[in-house]
Amino acid sequence: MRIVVLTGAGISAESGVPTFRDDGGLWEGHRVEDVATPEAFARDPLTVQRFYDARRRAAASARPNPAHLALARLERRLGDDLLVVTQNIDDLHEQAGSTRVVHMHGRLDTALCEACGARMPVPGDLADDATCPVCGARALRPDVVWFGERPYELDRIDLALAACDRFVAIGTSGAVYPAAGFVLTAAGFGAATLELNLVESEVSLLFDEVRHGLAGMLVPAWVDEVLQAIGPGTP
Ligand code: BV8
Repeated sequence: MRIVVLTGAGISAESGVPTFRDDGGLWEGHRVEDVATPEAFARDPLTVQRFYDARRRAAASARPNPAHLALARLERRLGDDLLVVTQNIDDLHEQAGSTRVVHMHGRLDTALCEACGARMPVPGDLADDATCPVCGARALRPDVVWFGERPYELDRIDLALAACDRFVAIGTSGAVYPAAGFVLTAAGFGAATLELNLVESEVSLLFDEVRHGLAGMLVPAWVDEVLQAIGPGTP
């Protein structure tokens, strides 16, 4: 059974990482245009760098919750037949043990040099305007995909969506494209689709099945169901 899982900020909420659009979410206090666009970065780089430096510091103390751990358990059984596509820029899937993870909107722990394109582990707060270790330019930015920028690894994602038997979205509001449209792509290729979310999302109607609740409860239960259905792996 081939499965593609799309995760959003809701899967990290129980780990203490704020979501974007819930009450008290990240965007409050910041208009999206003020921090998550190339124009905002060009206009006021320090504000944008500080926004991501604060999120990086907050994410450093976050730990995986049962939802992340359940997906890692599922990967141990399914191997290459499971792909996790995350919109999140934290590393909680990796901390939980998942290895097959696509960060389509980038990662907090990586910096990107706008001058030479090099990527590297973030050398501390980017607001300190460190120089690129490769080309020496003071041109490091967060390696995240802002609005208007092309998400990463879309070709790989599209191939996985076309080949999967099941598509499951976890903890995402369905507010941002192209991620919000993945359910239609998967369904168009015959996949069964399931949404696991706290409340109705903007695309719930596009799913075969929707379950409402906390990811920390819904995801382990769903993984148990799948493991039950496919039986024990070859030892
Ligand atoms: C692109 C950056 C071109 C890093 C982010 C008009 C119509 C359609 C599209 C557009 C349009 N105008 C512009 C666009 C395109 C635009 C877009 O979609 N805009 C929206 C606002 C309309 N998209 C883009 O610009 C994208 N790029 O289109 O390029 C292109 C495309 C294809 C090919 C070539 C070129 C780039 C989008 C990426 C933007 N960057 N983040 C960062 O700062 O993090 S987006 C940001 O919001 C996050 O990364 C995340 O991906 C995204 C969505 O947030 P969610 O993860 O869903 O989080 P949210 O808070 O919204 O929801 C959480 C959910 O969890 C809630 O439903 C809640 O109920 C639930 N929940 C909460 N707690 C729990 C829970 N569920 C379970 N358990 C819990 N405990």
